[in-house]
Amino acid sequence: MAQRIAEAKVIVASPGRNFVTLKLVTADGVVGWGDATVNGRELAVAAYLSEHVAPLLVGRDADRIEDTWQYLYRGAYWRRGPITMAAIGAVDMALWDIKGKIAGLPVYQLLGGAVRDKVLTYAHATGADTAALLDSVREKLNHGFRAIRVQSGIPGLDKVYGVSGGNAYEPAGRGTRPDEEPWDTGKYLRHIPGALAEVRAEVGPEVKVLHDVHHRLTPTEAAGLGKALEDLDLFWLEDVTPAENQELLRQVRRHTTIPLAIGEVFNTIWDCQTLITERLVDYIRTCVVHAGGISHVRKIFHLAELYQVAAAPHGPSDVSPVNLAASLHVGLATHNFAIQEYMGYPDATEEAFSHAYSYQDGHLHPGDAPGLGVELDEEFAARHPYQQAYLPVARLADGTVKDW
Ligand code: GCO
Ligand code: MG
Repeated sequence: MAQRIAEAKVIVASPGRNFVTLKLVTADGVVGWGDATVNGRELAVAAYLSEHVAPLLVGRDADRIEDTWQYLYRGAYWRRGPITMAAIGAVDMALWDIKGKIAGLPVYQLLGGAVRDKVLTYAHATGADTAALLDSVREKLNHGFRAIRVQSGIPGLDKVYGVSGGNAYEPAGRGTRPDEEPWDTGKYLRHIPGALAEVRAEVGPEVKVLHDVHHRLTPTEAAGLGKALEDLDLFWLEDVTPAENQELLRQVRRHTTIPLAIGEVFNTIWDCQTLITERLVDYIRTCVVHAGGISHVRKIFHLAELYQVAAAPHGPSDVSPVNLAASLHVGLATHNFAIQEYMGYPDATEEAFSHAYSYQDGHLHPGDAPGLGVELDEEFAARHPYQQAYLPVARLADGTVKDW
């Protein structure tokens, strides 16, 4: 029986941090949730959804997930980009949630069923200096994680993006302007191999060690860093160069066999095409919300499967538990899914979003609740209004703006 969408509501709230959540309700009262959060640009995607997408959804058949995706993507002249794709991603997630709830099945069953028992995750360890970093690594090991992304403070730089004391670190500073942080590639390149070597010595050979460069290097610098790190057997080196210049990764590949992971800022399969078909990466990191939802990331991951590229979606605390759940359903049901990023959430976020997914011994499972298994407590969210926040901007010592 066709289920019409009766209501499409956009909720912008800050339970622990800012999230944009889409709520779809069918004529029979079935509720589907989607995450549409774009860190630091939340209100743009909220307006895109409420002004331009929600009116198109009311009255549509909730069963037609793929048709709705094509309608919102191909039917729009101005397509692609993070705002559009996050909006479509939220609609897609919410429709899968509804389909699962109507069928009485968790979404991973609708995607073909489990191909593994649980989804491997990696945690974030950070430290202002190597001693603090090693403490943070030990803490993650004690929590059962066997894959850890490590980010280190750099001597001579007051602040380094992604380095903080806590687990659920806040990568967007509240306020009306972005914080500004210093950057110096030479200082970074001189320090990081030694810091990562100490981490490897601490954890032994079995633990997976990952590191994120946040797009800061040229291909020449990236190739050099890859070579310098090869003996450390890293699981991956992430986002070595700015996302726009994909062809230049050929240069990096010619010089180093270090595994590369890229894609958290990509939004469509076309953004990933060259990287996958030329096998310029080992891991594709597109995020469910930012790459058009479950339907579209599945296509990206299936393309990747042909080329022995593995899926490893972005899962920071700046996208909501609805996105994490969607990613886990995909992860449980997708053969070439390697690992899920899992930073955890602030307490208020955990209180706002009840979830069927659970963590145990370095792994997550999406749970067996029908649909995605996440519900937002709207009253709690309403008590935590949106607060303007921006990701920081990096500058060199002479004031030049540095790449993200
Ligand atoms: C990661 C990321 C994040 C992003 C953040 C931007 O690998 O988790 O790089 O830390 O910077 O999600 O909003
Ligand atoms: Mg990253």
